[in-house]
Amino acid sequence: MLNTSVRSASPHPREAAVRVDGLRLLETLAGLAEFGADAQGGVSREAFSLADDAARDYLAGIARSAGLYPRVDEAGNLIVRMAAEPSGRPVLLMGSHLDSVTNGGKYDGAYGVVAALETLRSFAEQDVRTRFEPVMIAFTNEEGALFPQPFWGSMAVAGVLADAEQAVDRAGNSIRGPLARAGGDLDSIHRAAWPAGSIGAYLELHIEQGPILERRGFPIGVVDAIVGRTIFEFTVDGQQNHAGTTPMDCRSDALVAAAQIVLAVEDVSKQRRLCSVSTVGLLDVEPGLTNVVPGRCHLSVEIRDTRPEQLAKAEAALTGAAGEIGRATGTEVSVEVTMRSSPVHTDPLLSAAIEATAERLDLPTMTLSSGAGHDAQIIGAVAPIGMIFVPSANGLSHSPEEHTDDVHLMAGADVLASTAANL
Ligand code: HGY
Ligand code: MN
Ligand code: MN
Repeated sequence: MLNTSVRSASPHPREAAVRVDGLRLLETLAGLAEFGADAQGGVSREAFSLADDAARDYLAGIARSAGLYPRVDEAGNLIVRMAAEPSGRPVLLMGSHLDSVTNGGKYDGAYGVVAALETLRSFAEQDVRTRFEPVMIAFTNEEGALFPQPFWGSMAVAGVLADAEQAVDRAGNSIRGPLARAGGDLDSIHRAAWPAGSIGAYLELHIEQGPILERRGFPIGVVDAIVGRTIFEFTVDGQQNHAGTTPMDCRSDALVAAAQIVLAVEDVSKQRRLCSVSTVGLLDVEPGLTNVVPGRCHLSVEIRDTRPEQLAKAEAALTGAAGEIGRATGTEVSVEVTMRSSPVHTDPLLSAAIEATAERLDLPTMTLSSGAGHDAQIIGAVAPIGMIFVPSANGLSHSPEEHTDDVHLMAGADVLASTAANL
């Protein structure tokens, strides 16, 4: 549904437009992009890396110098308040995630964090009074790049992070040390959960990471739903053997089986349309030598859809295909589901507030769903959520080519700040 109706431009008398310091927003964003800047021109600021720690310290330093009150919670989330002590009012939480994928872009997550920080700075400077207590949060490990437990920080805040003490990276190293280095504490991570009802609302500003806003020519997107996601880890066990002496009809080639799994994953969305998208993003081959028949393969797989019933159907199709492929190739195929995040709808009142604010700022809006996952969908379990999108150039993201024009970055931050001021 396109919403291009332009309401009367006259702002409601009591509703103020709060504009952020756009140049300062861009400077802070550029400064943040230095942490984890990589040779390919992207950003590799994986959660719990040294670059991630430095980025957290950088933002906390800016907050402190602006007279705000930063602290890191037990899960490693950076939380910034406008006063030393909570006011006791319901909190309007605003933010996104600080971590990136490997060789990703400088805007995914970081933009919403910096815009939320800029909103608090602007509220302080312009003496903006709000019914809610505005609080900024930079969630950690939304991506799950090094430690494959995505939504780590937002799940901790929502009180739904399970088996945290068992979290390890792909080499089996515990999260304990890196979490402590980031300022968290695995043994008291349950304290990162906010009391029920303490979050009055959550607003997340984010780049679209897709092509729709740019194609349709809208500067602001109002998100109505966020896609659900299921992540699987497939392990294929075959028989490692000599590439020269092992006849073709005597092989249990783990990579041949893995190749059929890759095609089965594409099949569930592209041909069978059971879910909207399906991806194999990681494939390990062991031992990975030219003259050795692969004995073991590992694949990390994800499926996405806004309909829970379709996610269930696609999951059943994939686990069924795994068994058939194992039998057909003489290999053992095991599948473990490591994460399920439900599709969520945003709060209609928050969406209406975003839309009305954008239109008062003469920024046309359209409503769209998010094919990317966001911390908002986790916080949606404990508070009403609203999401604001700005266009992504050429729809690219999770790539060094991720880009959003400055004018859109500043406009989006104005919409966040003005919406927050008028809730
Ligand atoms: O993968 C996602 O959808 C998000 O960018 N973490
Ligand atoms: Mn991302
Ligand atoms: Mn993101």
